[in-house]
Amino acid sequence: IHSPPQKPAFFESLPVREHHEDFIRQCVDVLVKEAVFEGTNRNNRVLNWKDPEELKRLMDFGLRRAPESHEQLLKILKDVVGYSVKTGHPYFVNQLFSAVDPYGLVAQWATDALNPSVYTYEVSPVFVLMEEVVLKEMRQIVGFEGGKGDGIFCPGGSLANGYAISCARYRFLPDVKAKGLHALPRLVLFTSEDAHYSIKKLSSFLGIGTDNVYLIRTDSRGRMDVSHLVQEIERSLGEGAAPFMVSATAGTTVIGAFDPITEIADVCEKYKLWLHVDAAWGGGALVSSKHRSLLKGIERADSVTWNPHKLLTAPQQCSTLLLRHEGILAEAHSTNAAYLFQKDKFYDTKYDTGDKHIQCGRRADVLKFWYMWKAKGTSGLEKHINKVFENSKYFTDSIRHREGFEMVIEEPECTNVCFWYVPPSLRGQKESRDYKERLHRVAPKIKERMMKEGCMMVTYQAQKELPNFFRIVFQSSGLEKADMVHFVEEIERLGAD
Ligand code: ABU
Repeated sequence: IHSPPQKPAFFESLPVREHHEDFIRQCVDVLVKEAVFEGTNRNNRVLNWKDPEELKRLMDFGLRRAPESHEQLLKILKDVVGYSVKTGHPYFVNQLFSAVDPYGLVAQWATDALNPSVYTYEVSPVFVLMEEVVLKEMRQIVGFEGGKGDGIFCPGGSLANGYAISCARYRFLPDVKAKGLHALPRLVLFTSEDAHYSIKKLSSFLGIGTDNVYLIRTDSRGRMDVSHLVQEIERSLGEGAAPFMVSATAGTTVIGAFDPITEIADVCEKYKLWLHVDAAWGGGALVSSKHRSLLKGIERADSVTWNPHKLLTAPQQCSTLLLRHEGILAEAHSTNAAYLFQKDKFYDTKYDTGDKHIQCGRRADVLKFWYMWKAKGTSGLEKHINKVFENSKYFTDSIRHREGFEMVIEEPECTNVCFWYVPPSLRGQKESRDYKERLHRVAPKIKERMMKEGCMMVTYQAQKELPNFFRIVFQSSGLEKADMVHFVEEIERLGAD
C-alpha cells in the first residue's frame, strides 16, 4: 500500500501560508459581521427556524472524499451562522447564558488560536498561573479564609458538581480511590427537589445511584426545607446507610431560589456532612455588595460550583469548582502518568496541575473570564450584576399587575422570572374544569409562534403540579427598560387570541 503524496504542511511554505491567511481573514470577517454584530442587532431575528428535514436539505452537512474549495467553505460558514441561534441577541432570554461580551469573545478566540491544554506548566505556562490567580480570587470572594483551598475550571457546572461529589466521597472514605465501590457502605446524599438534575446524574455516574439521592422538599419560594432535610438524614441513619453530603443550591434553575445556606451548614456541622453549594447560576451575585447576602453562609461550604458563563456572561463554557480543602482534587484523582507529570522536570512541578482533574486534555477556559475581569475590573462585574437584577425587578414590576400576566413566585430572588400568560380567550375562566389543561397549552403555543417568527426566545416548563409557565432570564446588562417593555408586548402580540 502506497501512501498518497503528502501536501505541504499547513503553514510550511509561503504561498500556502498566504492562501490560508487570506481564508482565515475572510472567515473572521464573516464571523464578526454576521455572527457578532448582525447577530446581536435588535432589528434582526434571533433565529431563522427550519424544521430538521428542511434544514438537512438547506445545509450541506455531507462529508465527501473530495475537499471543498475555500469559496464553498466560506458559503458553508455563512450557512452555519445563518441557521444558528444567535444566543448573544438581546431577545435570547431562553437559557441561563446569553449576551456577547467583546473581551470574553476575543479571549475565547485567542484560546482557540493558541490551542493549549492546561495540564502542565511546560505546555500552558500562562494559563496555569492565570488559573491559580482567578481561582484564588474567586475563593476569596466566596469567603474562604485568605482565598486558600483548591479549585478547577470544568467543562460545565454538571461536571463541577460531579467533582464535588467525588471529593466529598473521597474525604468520607479515602479507600474509594483504590478499592472502588466495594469499599463503600450505601452512601446517601441530599439535595432539594428543585436542584439541578446533574446531582442525580453524576451520582449515578459515580456509582452512588439515583435512589440514594434523597430529595428534600422545597417551600413555596423554592427553598430547601431544612426540617425535612434533618428528617431525611435521620431516616438514612435509621436505614443503616451512610449520609455523607448535602448539595444546597444558590439560584435554582427554574425558580432562581436560594437555599438557606447558614441553616444547612449548621445541619452539616452537626451530622459531619460535606456541604456543597451549587451556585452555578446564582454565584455571580457574590460580586455585588448589594446582592451577595442571597448566598449568606456560603463561606462555610466545603465546595462551591460557580459558572462565570452564567450571570457574569463569560462565553460558554466557563465553570469552576472551588474547594476549601487544599490539595484535595489531586488526592482524590491523581494517578501520576509518567508521560505528563514527570517529577524530574527542570522546573517546579507543583505547576503541573493536570493530575488533579479527571480529563486529560483541558481547554483554557480561564482566559476569557480573566480578560473580561481585567477589562471591567471587579467594580465593572459588580455594576453588571446590579444592572441585571434591576432589569429583572423592572420586568417583574411591569407584569405583576398587568392584565393577562400572573407571577409564579411573587418576588423572584434571582434574575429568572417565572410567570403565566393568560390569553384573552382564557381570562376570567379560572373556575372552569379544564382551565389548567388549557393554560398548560398556552406557553408551548406562544413559544412555537416566537420560534417560527424568530422574534425572541424564552423558555417554559411545568413544575410539580403547576401547568406550563414561562421562565425569562436576565443576564445581559446590555438590556434596557425598553427591552423589558418589548418582551411584555411581544408575548401579548403572540398570544393575542
Ligand atoms: N445548567 C443549565 C440549565 C439549563 C437552562 O435552563 O439554561
